[in-house]
Amino acid sequence: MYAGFGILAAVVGIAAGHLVAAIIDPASSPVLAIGSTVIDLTPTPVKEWAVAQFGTADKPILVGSVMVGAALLAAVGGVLARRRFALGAGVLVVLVALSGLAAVLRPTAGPLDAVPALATALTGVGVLWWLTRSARDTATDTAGSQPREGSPTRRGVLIAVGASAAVAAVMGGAGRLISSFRADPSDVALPAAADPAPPFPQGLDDKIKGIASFQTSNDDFYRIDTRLSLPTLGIEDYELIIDGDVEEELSFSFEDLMAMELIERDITLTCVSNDIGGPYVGAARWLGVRLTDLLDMAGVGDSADQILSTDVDGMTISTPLKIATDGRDAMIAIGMNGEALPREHGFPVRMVVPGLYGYVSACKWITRMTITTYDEQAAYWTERDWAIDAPIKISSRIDTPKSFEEIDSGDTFIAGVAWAQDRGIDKVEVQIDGGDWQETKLGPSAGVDYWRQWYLPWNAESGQHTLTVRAVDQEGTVQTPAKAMPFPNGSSGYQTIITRVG
Ligand SMILES: Nc1nc2c(c(=O)[nH]1)N[C@H]1C(S)=C(S)[C@@H](COP(=O)(O)O)O[C@H]1N2
Ligand SMILES: [Mo]
Repeated sequence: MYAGFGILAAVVGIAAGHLVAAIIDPASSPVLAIGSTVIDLTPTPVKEWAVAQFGTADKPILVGSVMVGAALLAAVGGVLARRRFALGAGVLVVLVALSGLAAVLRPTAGPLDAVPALATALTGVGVLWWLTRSARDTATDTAGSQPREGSPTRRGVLIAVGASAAVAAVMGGAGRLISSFRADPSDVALPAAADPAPPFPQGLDDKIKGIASFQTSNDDFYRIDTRLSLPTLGIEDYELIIDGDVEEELSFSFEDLMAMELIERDITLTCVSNDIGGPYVGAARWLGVRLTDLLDMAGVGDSADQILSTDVDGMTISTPLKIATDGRDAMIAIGMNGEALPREHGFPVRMVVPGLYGYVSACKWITRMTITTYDEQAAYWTERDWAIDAPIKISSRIDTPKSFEEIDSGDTFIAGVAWAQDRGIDKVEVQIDGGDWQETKLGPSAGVDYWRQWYLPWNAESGQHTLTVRAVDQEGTVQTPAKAMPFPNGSSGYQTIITRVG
């Protein structure tokens, strides 16, 4: 029973902390603060393993583990509190102090960020005290067999437990309500592009069942970042600063960006952690300000070789200056597929650079671009030994049939997508059961920075078949069969799948 008291006290405390954090800064919530610190301290190979093992479920699993760990310690605290309340409460306080420390040590944290932990500690200890007292009084009553007038009974314990749980639920709900009041991406009316993209071509989506949509919808777009809670940046107080080695430090509001000349481009984003055949790639129509327009206004110094982007929470992403300004359609984006950026994808502003993996280009929730050098400053992932220069490697993927899928014999399609951003796809070839490479038919082109759908009509005969795919880019480079893991600069090799035809 006392173990349960400890856990319940922790739950009410955490709910209180979460509610206070919703008002101050969602990332300072005790569980999230500890979770983020764990992410930052996790060595790269372990992180790689977690992403490979759990995919994008890695974060719910991490938060779950932190919760389970906290619950175990809280249970111990509860049991200790039975004999000596101070001891049990001490365990809770140490637990919360750790989370408070984690919250305050985040790069952009202020002293205010300790308040949610304080709220958690006070509430948790208060609830534990109330629960143990009501239980202790009940025990006395039973032993003395003569209930004293006005003293709590067994019912008192039930009431205390019920009330604590109810308070936790109400606070949890209130926290959610508060976050929903913050500025919403759907409130933003985007201006039209001065330099629009051509009409979007009709892809093969309707023709070939199971192929990736030619344009990835915002809801289906893969999401990769280090965050546990989404930033709740608004547009009223948004500011993008350009500083460092520039002639003039500049600052742009969201209004300023909207009022500038906007370009619209179809660009496929890819994560360096995408394995051969993996899902961390998405294609969208982006709206934004040319990166070079902004940099030219600031006047970039001669010795600089890096743009160090900082997000609202102090997370940093480095981008090779030369590549970002070589004439490709690098932009500071405010729109994605005709809407403001979804919160998951960087609302209100992010960077997009065609041809570079996301971890060296696509800073979401961007608030600062510092013009600097790699000698002077390092960013989050490059500090963790990921490559500084990381052009997206040419790659191709089979979407249908799926690996180990059983299909009917007869006429069907082998189909998928291929990408070689900045160069464009020239050709996609498929090999069936180790035979000759057969050239597939390509879907329409939406430019060299965009992926290409492809398909090969196939008369599938009964039995097991091995299918392999490779692509050739418009410079004539053939995708390499040499296998490489994502670390340190992206995966390579051919995707091979096995399908059983019935
Ligand atoms: N602020 C911030 N920006 C970020 C990241 C991040 O962790 N924090 N992750 C990067 C990585 S690794 C990738 S692949 C892309 C993914 O963008 P998406 O989630 O919109 O698909 O965002 C990049 N931008
Ligand atoms: Mo990534």
